[in-house]
Amino acid sequence: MTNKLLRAIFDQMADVMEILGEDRFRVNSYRKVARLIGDIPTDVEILLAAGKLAKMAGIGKSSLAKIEEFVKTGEIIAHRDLLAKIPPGLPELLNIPGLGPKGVKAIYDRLKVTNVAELKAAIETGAVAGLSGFGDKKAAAIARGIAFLEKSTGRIRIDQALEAAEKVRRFLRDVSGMLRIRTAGSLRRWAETIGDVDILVAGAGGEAAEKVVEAFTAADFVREVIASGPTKGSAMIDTGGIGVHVDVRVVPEESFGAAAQYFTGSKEHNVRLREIAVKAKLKLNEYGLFKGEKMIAGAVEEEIYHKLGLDYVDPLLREDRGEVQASKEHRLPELIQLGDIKGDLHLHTIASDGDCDICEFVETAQSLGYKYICITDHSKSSVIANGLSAKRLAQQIRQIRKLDTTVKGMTIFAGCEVDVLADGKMDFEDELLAELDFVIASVHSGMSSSREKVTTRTLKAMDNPYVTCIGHPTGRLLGQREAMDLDMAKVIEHAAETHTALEINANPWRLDLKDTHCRMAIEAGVKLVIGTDAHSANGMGLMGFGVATAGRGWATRADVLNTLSTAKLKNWIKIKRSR
Ligand code: DGT
Ligand code: CA
Ligand code: CA
Ligand code: ZN
Repeated sequence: MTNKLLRAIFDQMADVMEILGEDRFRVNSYRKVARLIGDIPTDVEILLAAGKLAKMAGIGKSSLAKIEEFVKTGEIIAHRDLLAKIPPGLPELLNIPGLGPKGVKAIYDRLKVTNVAELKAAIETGAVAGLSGFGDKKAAAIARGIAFLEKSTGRIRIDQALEAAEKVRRFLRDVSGMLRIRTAGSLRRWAETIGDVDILVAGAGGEAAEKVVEAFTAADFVREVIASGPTKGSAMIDTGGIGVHVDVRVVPEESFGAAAQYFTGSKEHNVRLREIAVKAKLKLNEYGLFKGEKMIAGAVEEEIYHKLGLDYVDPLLREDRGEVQASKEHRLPELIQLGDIKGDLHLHTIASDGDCDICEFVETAQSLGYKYICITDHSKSSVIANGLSAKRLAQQIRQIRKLDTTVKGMTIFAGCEVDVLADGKMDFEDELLAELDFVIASVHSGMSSSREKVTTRTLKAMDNPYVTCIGHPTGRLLGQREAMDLDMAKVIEHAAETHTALEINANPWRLDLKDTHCRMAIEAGVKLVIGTDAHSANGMGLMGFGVATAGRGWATRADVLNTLSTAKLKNWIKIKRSR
């Protein structure tokens, strides 16, 4: 909780400093602290009390003092002072895709625009397009960004929803009288964004149910109660500075499975199930499956499916994308599981913009039982991310080869996340790429270019014999930056032709490729790689988000490269290089 709030505060301080035109290195150091704190699983208060925070790399004296100040007083004076220097509506402008701190600074300095409404007006009068460095194209992009933002408000990322759900579950576990708690709705389906969090509680009948709802709506994390009845409570709860809508429903034990089925949805999936029930002259609702008055299933979710003549459908698949038909015909895929993953192939160390060194990744990978990892720092054109020069990369490769001989039971691959340049060429010469075991090609600039441009650029990157996979193919950041307008059918076709894999970036901001694109890729025989893009050891813990996305794309273990043994993975990579 404190970690998330601190992260937001440090990020905002960096934003405001950037708008105020302060030194870039100072700004970056604030951003780094923000990310570091955001990634620590342990509460900073605990680390602080144990004296451990002071020893963490990347947290300097002044940051430490600010964190202490926050823990003691609940605020940071420097943060308040910074905010006082700009109009209150300005930070919100930073959420607009296509508008960074520099742009906000220009619009504020020269047009005196201080909030979204004024910005919209300034775009309409042509004032924004008239600013030097802006023009019609950029103004149009900002207008699209505002529309995008307005459309996406209300939905939150899955990591935020999970955190809220965990908080409520922990609380409910301490309330006596109930036996089981389960998350339902889009969160149980691991949808890429979540409208509201649905939680089911079983085992508390009558008065006890009311007590559960009362306790929930009176919890200290509740900001606002939206509705409260005998079996259901809805509230906005506070999670790391954002408000999350949570519905808690109390259901009878004998209906728990039926309720789980009903409230997990999706609505469209439920409609299909009800059609099947009706055909079989049965009635299906949130209380159970009924034949006349008699309940024939209800307590156990699996039974609802079985009594309808269906195989159990994993929640990841319940989107009415053919899963009901497939379950009827016993041809549902055996979905990939987190335990199938044998390694993480997208990791950034302190050599570029990460926070830890190779050894920390190795230790974490060993604790996860991985067979291999691949170090993939940024390449030279990613200047802001401190991308490696050819010389530094060559040094890192030597360092990795040496380290690899000392680590038992695990392989450390030398890789790189290489920028795809504007013309589709790679940021390093082929001779250097040939030294690497695994190459991720990523587009990090010019993402708002035309469909033709971004597609051609990506296809060309795949033509390079050393490119193993395309990283975060569409470049989207959920709620923040729109995906590139890629012609996905062409990209997938070319990936198949060139023996290039496509990444599922597991970071919950990205989930890129997304589920439906994963499914297209799989159907075309294209292999997927799930990488966390971790910038710290804790970041490796994000793998589950990628695995869920793959599952939502109907992926089995065989569709994902980093489920292969080390030898098989090496062989797969070799095929493209030896053509
Ligand atoms: P969200 O919250 O927008 O991310 O998506 P869901 O799927 O969590 O939707 P939500 O919270 O409105 O409702 C939870 C589930 O309850 C939904 O997936 C299916 C079920 N449900 C709610 N309303 C209806 C309805 O009118 N008909 C049917 N068949 N199911 C419903
Ligand atoms: Ca929901
Ligand atoms: Ca709901
Ligand atoms: Zn990247």
